[in-house]
Amino acid sequence: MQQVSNAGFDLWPGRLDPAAQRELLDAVQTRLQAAPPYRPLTPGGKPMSVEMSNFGPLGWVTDVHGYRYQENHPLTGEPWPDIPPILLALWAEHGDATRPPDACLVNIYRDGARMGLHQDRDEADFRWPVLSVSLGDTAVFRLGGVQRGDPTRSIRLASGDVCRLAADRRLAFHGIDRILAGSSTLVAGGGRINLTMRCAR
Ligand code: MD3
Ligand code: FE
Repeated sequence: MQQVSNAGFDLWPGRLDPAAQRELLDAVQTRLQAAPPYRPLTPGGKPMSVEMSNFGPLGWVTDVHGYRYQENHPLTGEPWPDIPPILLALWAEHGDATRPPDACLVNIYRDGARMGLHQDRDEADFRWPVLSVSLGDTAVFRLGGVQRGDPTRSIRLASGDVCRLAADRRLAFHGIDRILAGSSTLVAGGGRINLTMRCAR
């Protein structure tokens, strides 16, 4: 298996083959019927361009009250669906073998959606890694350093790619500049789904 590593950033290109991508997408879509994706509001009150949902005991949410992890879907009030076993197996292999994640954020990028440069810092302990799995259209991902002004580089995340952010990169600034529409046929109607597993508590 190919692995690309750089100071806390590890990428496994094509970690999931097309059959495994399809199997994971089916598991994701089944759960999204119970926990429908929605466009969250930023604390400033603007709708994000990315649609979101979550799996696992805790889910990351944002609204006018700020960012937080919570146990229930903000629209249905229901607990989030379980994390698909395929994702838990990837976490045990590439994330951390000593504990499972307690949160999996689902980001859905349709036409023109993007995510500005940010840090992930709503988790209790940054010693745990974050593991990301990409499905569907390729993303142009931007990865910087721990200071907003640090140099950044552009990395493509394609369907089936898995990446881990740990150690020095756990608090790195990062974002999604754009999605390359039409680069994959996996997701019906086009678009990209990113799944990030985290330890929130
Ligand atoms: C670098 N998601 O959900 S995944 C996010 O593709 C997020 O949807 C992007 O940024 C996406 O917060 C990027 C890769 C990723 C995930 C978590 C990170 C990169 C990261 C945490 C720290 C540093
Ligand atoms: Fe992030």
